[in-house]
Amino acid sequence: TASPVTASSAPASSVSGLARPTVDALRAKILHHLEYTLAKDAGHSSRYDWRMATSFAIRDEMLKPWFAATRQTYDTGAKRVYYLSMEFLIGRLLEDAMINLGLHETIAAALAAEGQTLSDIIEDEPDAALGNGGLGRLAACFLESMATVGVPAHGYGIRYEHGLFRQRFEGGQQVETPEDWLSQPHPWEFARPEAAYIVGFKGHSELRRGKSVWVPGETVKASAYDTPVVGWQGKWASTLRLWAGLPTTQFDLERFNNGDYTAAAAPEALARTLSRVLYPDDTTPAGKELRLKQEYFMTSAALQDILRRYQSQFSTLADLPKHVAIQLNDTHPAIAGPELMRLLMDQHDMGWDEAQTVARATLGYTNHTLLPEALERWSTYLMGSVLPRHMEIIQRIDEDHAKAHKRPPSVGIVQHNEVKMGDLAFIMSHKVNGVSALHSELVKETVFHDLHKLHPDRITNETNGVTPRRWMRLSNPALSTLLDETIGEGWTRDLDHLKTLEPFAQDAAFREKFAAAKRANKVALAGWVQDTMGIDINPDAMFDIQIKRLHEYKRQLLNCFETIALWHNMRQTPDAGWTPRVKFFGGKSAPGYFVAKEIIHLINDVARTINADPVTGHLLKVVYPPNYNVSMAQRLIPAADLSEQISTAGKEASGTGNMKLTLNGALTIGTLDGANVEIRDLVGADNFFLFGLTADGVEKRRKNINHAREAIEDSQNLRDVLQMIVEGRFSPEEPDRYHGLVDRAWHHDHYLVAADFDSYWEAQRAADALYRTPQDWNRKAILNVARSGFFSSDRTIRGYMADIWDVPSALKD
Ligand code: AZC
Repeated sequence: TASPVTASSAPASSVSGLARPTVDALRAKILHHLEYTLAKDAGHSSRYDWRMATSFAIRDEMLKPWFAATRQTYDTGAKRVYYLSMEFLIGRLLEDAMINLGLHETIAAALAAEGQTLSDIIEDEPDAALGNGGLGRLAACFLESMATVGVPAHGYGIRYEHGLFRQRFEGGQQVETPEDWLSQPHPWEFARPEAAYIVGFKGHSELRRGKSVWVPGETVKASAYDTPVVGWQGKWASTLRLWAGLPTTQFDLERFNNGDYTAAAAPEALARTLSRVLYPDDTTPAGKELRLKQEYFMTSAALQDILRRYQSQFSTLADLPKHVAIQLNDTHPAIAGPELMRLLMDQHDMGWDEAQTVARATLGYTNHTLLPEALERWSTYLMGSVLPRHMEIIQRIDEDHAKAHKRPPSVGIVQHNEVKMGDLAFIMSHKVNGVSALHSELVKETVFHDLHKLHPDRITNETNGVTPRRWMRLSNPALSTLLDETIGEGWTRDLDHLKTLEPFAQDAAFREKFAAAKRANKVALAGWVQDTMGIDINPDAMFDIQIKRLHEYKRQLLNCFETIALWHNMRQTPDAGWTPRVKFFGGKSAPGYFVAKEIIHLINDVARTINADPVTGHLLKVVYPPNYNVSMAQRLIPAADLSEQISTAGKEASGTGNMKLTLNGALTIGTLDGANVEIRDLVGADNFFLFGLTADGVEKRRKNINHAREAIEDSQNLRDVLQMIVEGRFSPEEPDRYHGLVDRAWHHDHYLVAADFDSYWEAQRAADALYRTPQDWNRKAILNVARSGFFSSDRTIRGYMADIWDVPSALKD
């Protein structure tokens, strides 16, 4: 067993006492790292060198709280939380660490003294994009919030060599290129070659002295890399432990010497494949052996590590749930149920019943989607061949469950030769949660309807949240400073303090300052759009922003249709007093998702046409910057006036971008879906542009098979839009380019774009009207900020601590 605290020279600082270094001390540290870590002379150092040296200097400062938190957790035997996730969309880390450690100004001054500009250095860092979208970004916010709230926590994931692909547009179409964030060393991680575990695949399960034993046919080694995550003011820290795949066999020197280089390298290549790429689609189970192997690889390594750490502190494994809570981020790590049982039974001699009880009491499962295509299922053939011992265990869990409960025939983990991972996760967890109030109710009514009836106390809600450190203090310094001056800095730790901003909505002088902060952010964004895309936009136009993965249910197409209708109307009556707008789109499509890629193509074609129109140039622009990622979100969100949250009701589990935009003072135009419902309840119906069918209404409307045709026939606006597209107005070089798309709009409108179009149009015009009265708009925007405190991920984490993990904060406040 590895020793509890990793380095013996840990400084003895207390968890809460953070001594901040001076400018001179930090400057010396940076120069030291330049010279001794990077072996570079300051005079000949590149931006990369300065960034690395700065990162190492900051990292040194992270070690104090990290060690202190680690020590305290060991010393007190505190209960630990383990967050298992195939995705951590952490983005850049340098600025986040600086801000949480209170070193932003000190570092800026230290670098300035060396003739370096902090913002250039920050921008030099590649985004760590180890995730697809909401689920991965949520995991990253949770790590930071656990470090702020004081949870002894580890996140476990995979150290993908290639994160989410880079997106380019060629002739308006998405082209993917590999992302290679690890082509440069990652300064935040510590390799832990001593923390390595063997993970098996395939082979068979056999009986030895009455016990099942798995004899794997393949093995790989999972090797750990740790990244510290410090919370606000460095009072606590959590750890992100990512696994890389290594071969278990030694390099075959004999083969190599005989000239067979490929064969000599084969085991290495095979093992590394496991941590090679992030699957770029989280809505379809890849159906690939590699994906299942990745999931098991991460989960098994994490559980072995958890048990190893547990046993270094405690003796009886029966007490595991007293000291350990494991949260499964969606079903991707759902193999944790059978794997934990296997480890307890096959390696630690626990009996079946006890192993099942212990595993269930330890595990919790979060569901993030109701989309049927995203609910993972593996064929029993694949599961049986890749994980034969687990297949046996799964079958017996299923039989036990069937015996213990009178279940309807629809219930069962194994059905139609498939293993339903959602049902497995549900049955093996003591708590199952949805991610918004509406979603958690729908989970009870739909995917887990029957299981919920059998286990009525299991499903609970934990509405998502976002960290105000990254999503306000870091990304929106203009508004942060204004908040500090107006209500004090307390909001950063306790976002509920924003409530005290409410009276200022009535204060004309404050409204002016608020508007000035927003305008400054818009001017900055306009400059960036000019520099990077060559599009000239007016910072006084309404900035209308839809940023998220491209998916039919998120209805970027509805927004695109409305954009076309708006343009068409503007052209007909350019002098009708239109509110100038800039429509921003941002987001990637899964590489194999044809329909989503076609929507991207259309948006880009529409942007090209509209942006070239001299008649409407002062009224409307469409901007779709390629390669939307965390850093781009940080740039766009503070500059948003209008937040587009327009999914088909019942489809968006929660959304988290909606929360970030509200917090940053955008008004929402949205449906009653996901957390929009809670946002509207909190900010007030008057301060939210509602439109569209409800989740119930959607279900009813779908029963009319002519819903799209009838809606289109009723809407002159929408008919015009479809007509223009079909005539090739946006694709003159290929007039029939969108015939398929238009045909689907008429006949296969599964997400009810047509049915909601007119209502959306009306809500947009209400937004236009309000925007023409800036005093009213700003008052409402301020109320959105003041009432968004609930959406801090600190609040979400406290909910998990109380309802699911039974863990107190380690910080005494
Ligand atoms: C997303 C949901 O689509 C989004 O509504 C939610 O806010 C987010 O999770 C965090 O809970 N889901 C995913 O990103 N992926 C999957 C497989 O659900």
